[in-house]
Amino acid sequence: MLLFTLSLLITAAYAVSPLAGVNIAGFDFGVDITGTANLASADPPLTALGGSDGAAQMSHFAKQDSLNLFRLPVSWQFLINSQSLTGSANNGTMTNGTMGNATHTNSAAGALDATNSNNYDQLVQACLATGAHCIIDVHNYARFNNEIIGQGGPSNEEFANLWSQIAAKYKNETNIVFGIMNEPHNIPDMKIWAATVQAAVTAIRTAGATTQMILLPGNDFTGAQTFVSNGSAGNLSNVHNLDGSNTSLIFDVHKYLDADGSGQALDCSSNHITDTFMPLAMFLVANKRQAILSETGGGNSASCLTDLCNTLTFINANTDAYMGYVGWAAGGFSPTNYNLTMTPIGSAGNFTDQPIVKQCLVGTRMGGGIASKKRMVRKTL
Ligand SMILES: *[C@@H]1O[C@H](CO)[C@@H](O)[C@H](O)[C@H]1NC(C)=O
Ligand SMILES: *[C@@H]1O[C@H](CO)[C@@H](O)[C@H](O)[C@H]1NC(C)=O
Ligand SMILES: *[C@@H]1O[C@H](CO)[C@@H](O)[C@H](O)[C@H]1NC(C)=O
Ligand SMILES: *[C@@H]1O[C@H](CO)[C@@H](O)[C@H](O)[C@H]1NC(C)=O
Ligand SMILES: *[C@@H]1O[C@H](CO)[C@@H](O)[C@H](O)[C@H]1NC(C)=O
Ligand SMILES: *[C@@H]1O[C@H](CO)[C@@H](O)[C@H](O)[C@H]1NC(C)=O
Ligand SMILES: *[C@@H]1O[C@H](CO)[C@@H](O)[C@H](O)[C@H]1NC(C)=O
Ligand SMILES: *[C@@H]1O[C@H](CO)[C@@H](O)[C@H](O)[C@H]1NC(C)=O
Ligand SMILES: CC(=O)N[C@H]1CO[C@H](CO)[C@@H](O)[C@@H]1O
Repeated sequence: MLLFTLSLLITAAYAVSPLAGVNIAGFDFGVDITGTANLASADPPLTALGGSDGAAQMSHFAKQDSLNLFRLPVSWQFLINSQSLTGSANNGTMTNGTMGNATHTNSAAGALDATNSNNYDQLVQACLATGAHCIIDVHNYARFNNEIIGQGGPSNEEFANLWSQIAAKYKNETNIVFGIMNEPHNIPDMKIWAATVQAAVTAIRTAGATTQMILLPGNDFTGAQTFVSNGSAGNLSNVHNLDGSNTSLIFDVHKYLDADGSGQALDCSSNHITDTFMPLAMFLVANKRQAILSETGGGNSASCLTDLCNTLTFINANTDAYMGYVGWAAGGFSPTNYNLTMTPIGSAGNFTDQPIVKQCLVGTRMGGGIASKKRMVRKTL
């Protein structure tokens, strides 16, 4: 099947994904893969909050690079200003005035914290002001403090309550994309996880956000390579809107190109077209579904400039399967001291892109990338 399809690879006309951009990280800093958040480590990428200039970065990416999709990671704990599921508000100190002395008693089941959610909203509004689509990414790995939602941890109702409030806040913004959970992993039962995802989707739609895209995350850190084989695609296929349709319910996939796939090394080992992006595209097209690659990346190294450019050339060419991609990451990351940095060098009004951004994220759309002369598409299934 795969060999047959590969034999149909052709050099195609210029094509680009409808959506492409960069993760603007920072509000999520301090969250680990157990879904535990050290709120004192959150580093809002906004100068008004003492951080890096994520607003100017997005403006630069939109204006100079024609990028139009930004993903804005934040923790569940930050939004409710509580590190406790059961009630007591976090009263740890946080610099930059982003968190005062909390005297209220928010919990995972409670209300959004006005100060913290409004601080996060500043980044959302800066994103929307560029005209881009903006992904609200709850960066909790399917967990709250090491307990899985709906499988021993917070209830589906508590998770739905979070999303109901976020959706009510942004229901009129058609460019908002609801990224309901970053990188679930080690989920014992994907059928139960799909019910958790359904609870969030139902809450978002019921709150009045009836048309926006919602990203559905799977197991294995929502890994693209095992999205079909390990039960994510099958179980998430059943998630539906209030009217039973699948409209705007998009599969959320991640893939890093370094040797262990963890997205930490400077070098890349493969473009993963034949073992990941091609078979997933075939599944998506056969099932009339689409995906967004909401995290991918690589270092500013020769191997990654080759591999990531080839990956994104493939993604750009296969618009029937992939709506877009988001590189990891800019925002609060150092432009010089982080292997996967996509943070532009310089300052507002005078930014220079990292090579990986210029050549791969942007170049494969502008015709200037390394791989631009050898685009591949699936001609037919
Ligand atoms: C605030 O922190 C102190 C010291 O860590 C703790 O004893 C107290 O219970 C906390 N208060 C709330 C409301 O969480
Ligand atoms: C925190 O609480 C202390 C003691 O009540 C108070 O002096 C301080 O002004 C408060 N800080 C903020 C940011 O509310
Ligand atoms: C959404 O738009 C409606 C109709 O214009 C308005 O009444 C409502 O206040 C808006 N809600 C938000 C959260 O912006
Ligand atoms: C598939 O999911 C199970 C359950 O989370 C996990 O233990 C396993 O490692 C995954 N398999 C692969 C190949 O990723
Ligand atoms: C749901 O996921 C489980 C693994 O957790 C898998 O065994 C099962 O086949 C999946 N169901 C569907 C409909 O894909
Ligand atoms: C939803 O998507 C699945 C494939 O992911 C498809 O089989 C099913 O028919 C769709 N349902 C509706 C109502 O469109
Ligand atoms: C950065 O990349 C180098 C080379 O691949 C690797 O040895 C190092 O561990 C990476 N740094 C981090 C923090 O992962
Ligand atoms: C713009 O940035 C470049 C390199 O980052 C620097 O050499 C140049 O002086 C800057 N120009 C201005 C006007 O700041
Ligand atoms: C006043 C203050 O503490 N500012 C800090 C805000 O956060 C940035 C990024 O971590 C720090 O560099 C500032 O010192």
